[in-house]
Amino acid sequence: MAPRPTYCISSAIPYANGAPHIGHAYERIAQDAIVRFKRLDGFDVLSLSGMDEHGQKMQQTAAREGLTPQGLADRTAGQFLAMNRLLGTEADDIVRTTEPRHRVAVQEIWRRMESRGDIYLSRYSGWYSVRDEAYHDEADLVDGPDGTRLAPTGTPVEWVEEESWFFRLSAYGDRLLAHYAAHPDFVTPEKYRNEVASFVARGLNDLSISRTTFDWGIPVPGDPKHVMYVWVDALTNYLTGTGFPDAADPRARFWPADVHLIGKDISRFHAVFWPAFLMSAGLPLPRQVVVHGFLFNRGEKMSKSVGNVISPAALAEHYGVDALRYFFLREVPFGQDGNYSHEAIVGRINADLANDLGNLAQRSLSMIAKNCGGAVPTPGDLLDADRAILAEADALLDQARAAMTDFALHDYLAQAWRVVGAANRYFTAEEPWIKRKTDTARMETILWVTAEVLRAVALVVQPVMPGAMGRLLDLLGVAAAARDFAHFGPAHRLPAGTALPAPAVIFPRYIEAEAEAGAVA
Ligand code: ME8
Repeated sequence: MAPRPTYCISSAIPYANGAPHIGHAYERIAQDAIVRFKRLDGFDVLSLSGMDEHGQKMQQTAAREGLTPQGLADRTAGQFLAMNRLLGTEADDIVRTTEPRHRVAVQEIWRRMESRGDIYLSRYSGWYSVRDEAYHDEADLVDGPDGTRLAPTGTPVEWVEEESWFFRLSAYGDRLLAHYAAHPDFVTPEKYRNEVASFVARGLNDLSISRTTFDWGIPVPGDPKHVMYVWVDALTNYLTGTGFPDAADPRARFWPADVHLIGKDISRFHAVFWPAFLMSAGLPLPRQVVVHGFLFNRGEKMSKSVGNVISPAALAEHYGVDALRYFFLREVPFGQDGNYSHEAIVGRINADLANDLGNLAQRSLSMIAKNCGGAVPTPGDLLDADRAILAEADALLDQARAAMTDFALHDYLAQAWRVVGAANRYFTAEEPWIKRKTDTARMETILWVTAEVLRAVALVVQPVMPGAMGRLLDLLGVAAAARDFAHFGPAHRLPAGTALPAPAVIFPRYIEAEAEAGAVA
């Protein structure tokens, strides 16, 4: 058998200075849906995430909270682990940047960039934002309150003047522009590619990549009074996760990664600095940087002062893990910013899940239980209406695959719900409850066709709602070994006579009156 094609996708590694928020949950849910899709589609997948545990922001937060930086990192890593367990979004590997294996990788990439002649010692003087862990040009600063100057991101900046190692980023502008031109989907969506390309086209300055005024970081090889700039350290986590620098590591086959999935605020680091570091180190570049938008609670950025910081765990416990995963991916066109609110989540739960899909499953499966001896019914000759809805269901996987290729996760689900809508119209028009009295053979055909369409939908929607779709496939009598995409379509129809379990509700309606007090979004 030919080896399965590999697929490697990473998410950004969260700063370990604070608890997980909705943005983190959103990114991991998207990553996990893509990972599950690729696995069902026959790929050999490595999903990576990690924790960004070094830097000045960590050191300062730890000091404020009376912890050591490592103590803070350990506490936060535990919180992220718990979130990912709850959401079913565990990655294959979590690279914590304080791990020894990561230090080895970072020091190695540094040495390779140095031996290329791209690292030199000089003095840095300029503005630094600890909150962004980024340097900002004087010309980009904006006026803050009381005559202060702020970074363009609105965070405070401080004047930094120190000896620093520099990376010769200025030498890579042309090569980066050539790479964007040769690989138009290197940064996607296009809007972010344009942003990044015009930033590079304006001309790049060399980048300060070490600091001497604090010590919570990875020492520079041969000059340990310097620690590395936290982004050199953090970006290299993607290599650490594939076993770098050990070319014999079994995970080395996953580099270059297919996708770095990130939020829009860190595209410059991933699409400018990171490929330049890799070019300098003589390493292949990731295939794509896929950028998602930001989620806001009713249009507002979450902040402790606005009082709208909601933990992903609270949302998942209140609305259900599958419903939350569905909501995030269906509601927000992937790549754009979006909003969430209690009303919007409940709207999706009741309309899409409880009504459209849940009701159809409930009605058809309970008719099968009552009228077909609790087993998959036996279809007779198919009529045009049957063939039409089956053809729509059979076309779903290719449409879903196309949406996935474009990272249009909202469209992926819209395609599945288009089939659900057509199946509901089919069921209503064919009136199996009337045929029950007049033509039981026809009733069985209609119920079999409906069950077969539900099988197609459940197979395709598994990556987004693994729990609920697993239960639906149980109710349809689909064996665990027959749930990958190789079993999609006409060659694997539901075999008549398969005994089915007693039907059960997969998506209960959200009832406002009972749950009002607990509304959390
Ligand atoms: O940026 N909506 O960590 P981070 C959607 N350590 N996504 C959001 C969001 C929101 N409201 N807020 C943040 C870092 N994100 C670095 C990454 S990678 C080598 C180092 C996204 O904890 C954000 O864009 O601030 C990023 O992709 C991820 O959450 C982690 O953000």
